Amino acid sequence: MKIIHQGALEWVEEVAKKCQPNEVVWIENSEEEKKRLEEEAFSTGELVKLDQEKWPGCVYHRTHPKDVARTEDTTFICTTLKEDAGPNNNWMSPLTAYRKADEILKGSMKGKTMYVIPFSMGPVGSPFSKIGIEITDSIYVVRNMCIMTIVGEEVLNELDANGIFTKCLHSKASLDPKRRLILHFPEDNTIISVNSGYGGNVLLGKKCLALRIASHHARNEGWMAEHMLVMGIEEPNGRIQYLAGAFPSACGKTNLAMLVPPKGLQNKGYRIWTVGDDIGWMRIDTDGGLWAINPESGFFGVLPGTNKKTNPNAMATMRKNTIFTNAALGENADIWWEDCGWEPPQPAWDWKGQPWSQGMKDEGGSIIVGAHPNSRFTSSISQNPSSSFRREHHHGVQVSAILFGGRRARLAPLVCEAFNWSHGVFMGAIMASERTAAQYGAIGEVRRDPMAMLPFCGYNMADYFEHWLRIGVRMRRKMRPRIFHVNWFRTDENGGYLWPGFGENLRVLEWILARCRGEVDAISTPIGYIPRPEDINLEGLDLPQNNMEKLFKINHDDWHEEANQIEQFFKQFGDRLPTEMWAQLEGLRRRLDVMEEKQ
Ligand code: OXD
Ligand code: MN
Repeated sequence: MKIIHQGALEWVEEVAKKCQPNEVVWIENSEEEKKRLEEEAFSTGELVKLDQEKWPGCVYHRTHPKDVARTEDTTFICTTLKEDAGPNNNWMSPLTAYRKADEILKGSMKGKTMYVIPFSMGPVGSPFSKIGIEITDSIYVVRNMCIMTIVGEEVLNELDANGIFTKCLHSKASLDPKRRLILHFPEDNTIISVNSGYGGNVLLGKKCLALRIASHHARNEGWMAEHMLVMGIEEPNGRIQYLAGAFPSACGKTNLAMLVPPKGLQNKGYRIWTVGDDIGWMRIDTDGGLWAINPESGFFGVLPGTNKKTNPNAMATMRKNTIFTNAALGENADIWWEDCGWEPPQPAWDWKGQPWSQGMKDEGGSIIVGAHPNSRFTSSISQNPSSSFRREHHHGVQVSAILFGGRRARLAPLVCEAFNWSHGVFMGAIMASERTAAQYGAIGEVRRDPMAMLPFCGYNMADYFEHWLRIGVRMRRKMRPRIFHVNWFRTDENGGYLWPGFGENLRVLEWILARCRGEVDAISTPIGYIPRPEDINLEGLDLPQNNMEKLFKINHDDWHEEANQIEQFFKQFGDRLPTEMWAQLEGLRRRLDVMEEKQ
């Protein structure tokens, strides 16, 4: 590979001097290279070859048992001023951070190979795209990056002689969780990750570059880097409209992005086009509208609960050329995860590599799971049957609607539209979700997660709200996406879900798009516009009679309590919080009072 970028060469040399690997290998992403790296990883056990008849081109990997999820407590934003990182981030001074990293990196690759991966987030040559170079000592990371991003010589050519790139340095080092550091230096366009081998901490193009570092650049350059799915909905008349959606984890974002319309709507001609399931980069184009790309080329999706019923397109996507991480593994080289829809292989090992069979219990009597709850599949988006034909389009797709979602058992209606852009920003800023059994913390506890960006916003979140408000002003009024809040998870008195979810969510999206086209009226409530009962298509859906009423009920006391909690949440940002956010909260309280007086 011919490398012409002097800065890149110098940086790689400097890192090699520090980490002292046996050799340095530049990654080209060729078939021959893939084969060679896989063979090496099979021989060391880093990767396991799966049954190639059942899982063609697929491999398996286990991470260290103490290294199975993103670690927010070891993730830092390293800016000169602490206030620039904000109360939403852990902060470390750049000087301290570089010193700590250096201590760990010194000689960390002795006896190993250092891989250098030039990658592009977004189509090469697109005005949206950003180039990074990841250095790593893990073949697992190399193989994942080749699926999740665009890797190869074309990226170096695009970088040219002196283009800008993000320095992404990863070393597994000793995998010591106590010395794990995921460091972001937005002012230096640099990321350093040490002592982890888990996806979100080490595939540095994803959360680290495409969200934390990119959100910082986006603010300075006037665009948006968001934790959002992007999808197109094709109606029977052939019209396709696109929406972007932010949801906290465990709210079915990947399922929504790949939604398969229910039979009735499918027969009518509805179709979904997936652009992305996790990250959206959005820019105002010359038409004054908001255009989005997905900077990723792959999915890094959660396995447990994924099956032919919940997400048939994900199942089809992962049938070949996929990396499975932390699932259960059979001696017959088959894999399994909870709720996958087939019987576990026997004999088998669990995700920790211990002999395992279904129903096994630990000493405390708790069931031992086969796959870790955060076990994952890495597959190319191009293998997804619903993959959008516009995915590689340089200007992306025009966004008609922005969705914010959460898991709220009692509070939020099925769908609700913001009165305007500023109110929509407020809707995103107050986003929250109740914890499920799959997450740490008390079940039902509310976690505030504005725009689902709390762990990913690379700067002070108060400034981030301000940035959102400014973007709204810069768009052409008619082209501005409308903003909605959805809640698929409202329950009745007995805790049963009021809405069937999954493919049926398309019925709600239909209303959202009809609103965007200005075709239907809506009911004004203190929290936003909700649909008239007749405007949500329930044809063929066997919903109990008063479910719709319950799904849209707005409880005055609950919302007043919510307003008090929002106030507490906002206070942590002090003077930096845009006054518009306080005005919006005031407006909400006033409208709730008026509603009460009327009743
Ligand atoms: C993810 C996450 O892995 O949001 O996408 O945690
Ligand atoms: Mn995510």
